[in-house]
Amino acid sequence: MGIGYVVIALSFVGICHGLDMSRLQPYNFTAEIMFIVEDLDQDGIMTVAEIDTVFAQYDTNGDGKESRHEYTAFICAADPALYQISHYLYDAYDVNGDHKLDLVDYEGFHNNMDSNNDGLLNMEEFVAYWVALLTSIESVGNHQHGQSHEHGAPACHT
Ligand SMILES: [Ca+2]
Ligand SMILES: [Ca+2]
Ligand SMILES: [Ca+2]
Repeated sequence: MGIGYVVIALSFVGICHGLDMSRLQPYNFTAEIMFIVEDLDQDGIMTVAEIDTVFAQYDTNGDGKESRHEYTAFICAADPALYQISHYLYDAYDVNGDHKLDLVDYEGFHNNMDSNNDGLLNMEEFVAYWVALLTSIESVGNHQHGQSHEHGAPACHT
């Protein structure tokens, strides 16, 4: 989710170019770090409110929503090598596809990750979702030679 935290946590790892997913591998390890960091009250359950709080850090203009530019610029500043990946992640977060992230999206994304639909998102569900998501980004990215035709930005720019 707020992969910004993970970006910072992993920023000492390796040298990257293009859509290099190795920065985030192994995916289950990355996802576990994200869950631990973003489970703000450390109760083993990630709530929509916790997701909302994590994303609020990207809302640089303070309008209560996170735009694509706000999110990708944050990632870009933290680790330029993950700029392209951040666009794919934004697409996953923006559940209703209106190019803004807000509570509706966090509820939707939370719902997507809550695989047994009991309203409680635990680490096991979270990690399984993220491993699948990152794996799919990897395959799409490789297929498109590291460039999304939709976004088309090969390099980090703010
Ligand atoms: Ca929690
Ligand atoms: Ca905003
Ligand atoms: Ca949205």
